[in-house]
Amino acid sequence: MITLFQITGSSSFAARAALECAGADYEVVDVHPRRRDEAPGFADANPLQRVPALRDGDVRISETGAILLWVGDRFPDAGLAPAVGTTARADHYRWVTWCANTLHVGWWPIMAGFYFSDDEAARASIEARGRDNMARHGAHLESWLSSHEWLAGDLPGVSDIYVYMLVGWANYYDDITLGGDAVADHYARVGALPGVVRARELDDLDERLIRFNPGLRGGKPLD
Ligand SMILES: N[C@@H](CCC(=O)N[C@@H](CS)C(=O)NCC(=O)O)C(=O)O
Repeated sequence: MITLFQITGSSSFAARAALECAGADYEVVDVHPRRRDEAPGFADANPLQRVPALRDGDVRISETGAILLWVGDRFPDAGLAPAVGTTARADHYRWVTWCANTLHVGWWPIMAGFYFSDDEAARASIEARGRDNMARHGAHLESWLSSHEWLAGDLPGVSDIYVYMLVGWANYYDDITLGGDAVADHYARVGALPGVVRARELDDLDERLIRFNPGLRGGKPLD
């Protein structure tokens, strides 16, 4: 049985959406954000105790991008990863890696200035630079999606799910939008996939990826 270690509404959403789209049989362990030691098996699955992390028999895997690539291969019939050796497969690697090393971490200067500085003034300038960078990343996505329905090949795949989550996080801000019409249309297409709809329901998220109940994680109060 596959076990997903998650915090609902966090980065683990993409892993759960991929598992749902794959039709996987899996269980979840809800990790309390401030009491990570209490989740049985979590430190074994990911010594860094960050979510998502996943266990499947002897397999231990963490990092959102790695888990998505793994799910794509673990469930080949779901069509979430293009065939090895194709140009679409190259696009699949490229977009998942770009999400992991650029778009995902591109949010940190905006969402998590405390990673970078204790100084409020410095944080404001770090955030401003982060917003400029996210605008560039949005333009890059817009350019590709203006001529491609999906990021890699002819079917929706794990890279689309990863981008969907990271684009959706812009909804936390009234004044941030990534890309233009093509990105918005892609967000709607991915958001309508049955597995993504189910993952949103399970994670208690609305169509903008905003929590219905901000004080709950995995259906339980935060404190
Ligand atoms: N690079 C990691 C980042 C994961 C991550 O930052 N997860 C957050 C929740 S969204 C977390 O567990 N943070 C706790 C921490 O950094 O200690 C990935 O892509 O999975």
